[in-house]
Amino acid sequence: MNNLSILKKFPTDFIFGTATSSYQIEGNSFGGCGKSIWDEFAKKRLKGVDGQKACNHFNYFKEDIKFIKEAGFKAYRFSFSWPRILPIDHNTINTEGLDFYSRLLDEILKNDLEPFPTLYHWDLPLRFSSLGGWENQDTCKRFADFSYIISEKYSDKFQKIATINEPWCVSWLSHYLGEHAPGLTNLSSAVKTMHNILLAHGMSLQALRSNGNNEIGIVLNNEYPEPFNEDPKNIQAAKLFDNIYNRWFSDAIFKGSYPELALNILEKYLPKNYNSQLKIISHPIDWIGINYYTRSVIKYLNADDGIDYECERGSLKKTDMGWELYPKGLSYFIERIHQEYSDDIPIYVTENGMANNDQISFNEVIEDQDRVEYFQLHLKEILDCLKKGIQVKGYFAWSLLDNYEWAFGYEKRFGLIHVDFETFKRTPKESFNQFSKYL
Ligand code: IFM
Repeated sequence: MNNLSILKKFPTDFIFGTATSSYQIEGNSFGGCGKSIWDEFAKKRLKGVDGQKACNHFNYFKEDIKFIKEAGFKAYRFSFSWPRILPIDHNTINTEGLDFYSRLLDEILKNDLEPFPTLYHWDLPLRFSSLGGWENQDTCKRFADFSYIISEKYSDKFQKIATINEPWCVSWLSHYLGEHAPGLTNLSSAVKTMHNILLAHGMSLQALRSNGNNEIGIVLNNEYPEPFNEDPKNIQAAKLFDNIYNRWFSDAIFKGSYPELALNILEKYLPKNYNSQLKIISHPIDWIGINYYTRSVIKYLNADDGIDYECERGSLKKTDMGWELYPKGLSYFIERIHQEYSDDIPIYVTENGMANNDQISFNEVIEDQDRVEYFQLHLKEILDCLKKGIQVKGYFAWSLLDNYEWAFGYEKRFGLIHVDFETFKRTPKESFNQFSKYL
């Protein structure tokens, strides 16, 4: 099969879209946006490489939406920026921010695209930092209030909405591994945040429901746990990794409990009333989003804090992130949702894509054949799931534009469209052209 002609095999009601997030593309020096924890983290840890300008989507959004339409996509996944709407405090709404999302949503709708907004994709207003950020449950309440504002203002313009993007990144990656804002390496902080970000989801869900929203989901990122070898210690280590990375979040959402292996180690850091809060966390959702990129190879490693494993990358072909190409992991997690959590919940692959150092050919075409193949291999996995009768309803390519790739700044390019970060010129890549041929 040639390139993305595989797209022709999908059912006609399957939704193809592309995804972005606010901090990564909008440029928060525009339109009265407030500071977020990422501005502070960038100042302290990333030599000031931040999202102040990013792709200048704030000013280029019409052009960007036109690209989405031209490619033939049917949906656009983006996120609302909390500090853009409430830059100063919890009550003072930035009308320029409100107006921006009104215009963005109108443009999406005008182009017959379905908006798939997310309420939180990591740009926590900086004012929460001094109060403990996501370690403080008051932040969850404030997030529910923010959710309500968004719902009240825009509910007539969207149907589906996600609460949180990738709770593992918000918690473990940012508070235990220290790689994302706020850059902590503290197990107790990480576990509190692993719980609180889910509580924030649950409270946001209640706020949205109270305002009549009835297509609410959450987006979980999954990474395939590959034991280094058959040694039972490595197998057990991979199970612990899986508990912490994947099952912690899906068990809480679907079963209202935390997985045993992780809980044995982490329970002492949870608030005393965590069980009653799990009832809020596990209120039924209407759809689930899976973000999938790669696998990790896991080895046993004795550690003082009980997190007895280390992660490696294996020998498979890698992307520019150093992430291995392992498409089977995508169908593995889709099937896991179907078999272990819910056999009728609509599943969306809300992110999938690769960073690739694009080759610009002599006639200015950006050849990203590796990315084309990456999409194709993962789409094949989804087709297999569909054949098994699993309710996969859509797929979103990450990402529409090259953008601010968090701790990597502007070095890693995930876009279907190349962005010149000096001039903001957009140039579609071969992967974009392929989608537009077959969608
Ligand atoms: O760029 C990120 C995105 O913000 C969240 N999911 C993973 C992507 C690639 O790292």
